Amino acid sequence: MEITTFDFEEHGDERGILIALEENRNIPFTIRRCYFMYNTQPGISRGFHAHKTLKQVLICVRGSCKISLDNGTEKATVVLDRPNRGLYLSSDIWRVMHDFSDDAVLMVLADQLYDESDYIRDYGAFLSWVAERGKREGVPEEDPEKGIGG
Ligand code: T46
Repeated sequence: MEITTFDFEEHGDERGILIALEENRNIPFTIRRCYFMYNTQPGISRGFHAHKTLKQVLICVRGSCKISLDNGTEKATVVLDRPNRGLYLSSDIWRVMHDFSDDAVLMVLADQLYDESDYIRDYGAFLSWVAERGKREGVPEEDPEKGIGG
């Protein structure tokens, strides 16, 4: 599956390193929300949902964690273990965050305010949602009388 990550530019000097995140520059949307999670308890996995429309960038600004992604047909796991790495997450992806280190701080930038109605929290509903994506996006169905490409 296609995975988009960003390696943010580090502005380093003898004092240390600074990273700047800017909407529609190195973050590919207008940032409307930022949240972060920390003090994640050992063995805990979070997420287990997809979104209908939300776009996000995940950055583990301290420590490390893993993000498992599932687009309905393919699965992949991405390790986030550097504060200069961002993982772009489009909406139609079932996500699970796991293997948090004790010191992990996972920060998320989002293009929308919090809206529970945007969540798909049932895996079966997620599979139906991705299967029907073509219909929702107006991809014309084939005319059986004309045949493919007719
Ligand atoms: C996502 C992954 C990566 C709010 O009140 N405002 C918020 O902006 C968020 C994100 C959550 N909440 C409340 C809702 C729940 O009562 O915080 C509680 C924990 O949220 P949730 O169980 O959805 O957290 P995660 O870690 O399972 O998922 C979060 C995001 O919700 C989700 O959009 O993609 O991180």
